[in-house]
Amino acid sequence: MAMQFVKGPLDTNHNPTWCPGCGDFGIWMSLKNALLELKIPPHKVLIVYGIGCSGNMTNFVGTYGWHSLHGRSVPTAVGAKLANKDLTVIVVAGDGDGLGEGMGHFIHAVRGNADITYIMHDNKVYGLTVGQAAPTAIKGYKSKSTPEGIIEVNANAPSLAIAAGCTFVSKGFSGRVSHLQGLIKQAIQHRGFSLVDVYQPCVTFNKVNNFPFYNQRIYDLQQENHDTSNRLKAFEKALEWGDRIPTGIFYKDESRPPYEDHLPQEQGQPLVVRPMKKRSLSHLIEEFI
Ligand SMILES: Cc1ncc(C[n+]2csc(CCOP(=O)(O)OP(=O)(O)O)c2C)c(N)n1
Ligand code: SF4
Repeated sequence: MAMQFVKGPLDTNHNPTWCPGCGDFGIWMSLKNALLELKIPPHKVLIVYGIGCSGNMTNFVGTYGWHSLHGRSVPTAVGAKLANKDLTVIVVAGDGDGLGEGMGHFIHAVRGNADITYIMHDNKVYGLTVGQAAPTAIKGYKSKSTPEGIIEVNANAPSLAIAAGCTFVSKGFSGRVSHLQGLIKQAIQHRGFSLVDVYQPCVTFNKVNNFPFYNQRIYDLQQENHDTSNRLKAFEKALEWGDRIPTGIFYKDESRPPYEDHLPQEQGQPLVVRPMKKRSLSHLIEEFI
């Protein structure tokens, strides 16, 4: 039987095509609720999506959207922000997109402190291409692509981000929608690169890291007086994995200006609304070469 959806203000004419029970639903709800709570009009929001089940959200959220190339969602988002700094620019992409093909882009955008929010779907598999191990898969994880168990240790987005100088680092769980919604809200409000990495169970292909797995283990750092200004402690917490798994804000630094603030051409009106001088190709070559 087809799933029934009650349409809200940020929905489109298309219904999600994710598997019933997929963790993507929780992220979808949290993101839409966060945007509604912040009262950002849809035409002021650009969401850049990666290729993956996560990226299919492009059809289900009624803001501006751009379905990027696999692993190229971050540079597309950075470019869009430079072109129109008035937009709220958000990346929605999988852990394969962000830490496999797109790992270099992720680290360099973090280093620059580009003013974008990255919502990374950590399901530890390549969902769309039917369940191969993603870079986040835990050592020993068996999948169709790693039948004897994965040899490498897992890539960890929050610890990589902290090491690269990220100014807002957090982790949510798609089974805790209102908590995740709060994280997304704060991440959007943060000026600079904000990471919301999300435990997002892939109920079809990852039979280990499922909803019961996380429900038994996760806790909220903000309930335990975690000091979000302590970078070393944040790094330690980002690596915690076992009987207890932390969620919440690991690290926050409001003092560092975003990338755009350093560029003289970004001062004043957004580039996109400034009048274009009619120039021939030879003029441009003369000016730039
Ligand atoms: C350049 C390129 N390489 C590989 C692919 C094939 N491909 C499509 S989606 C995907 C992985 C998706 O996994 P992830 O990014 O974790 O997203 P999920 O589907 O789990 O949400 C791959 C490898 C592609 N489309 N383009
Ligand atoms: S394959 Fe996994 S990630 Fe993709 S829609 Fe199904 S449950 Fe979600």
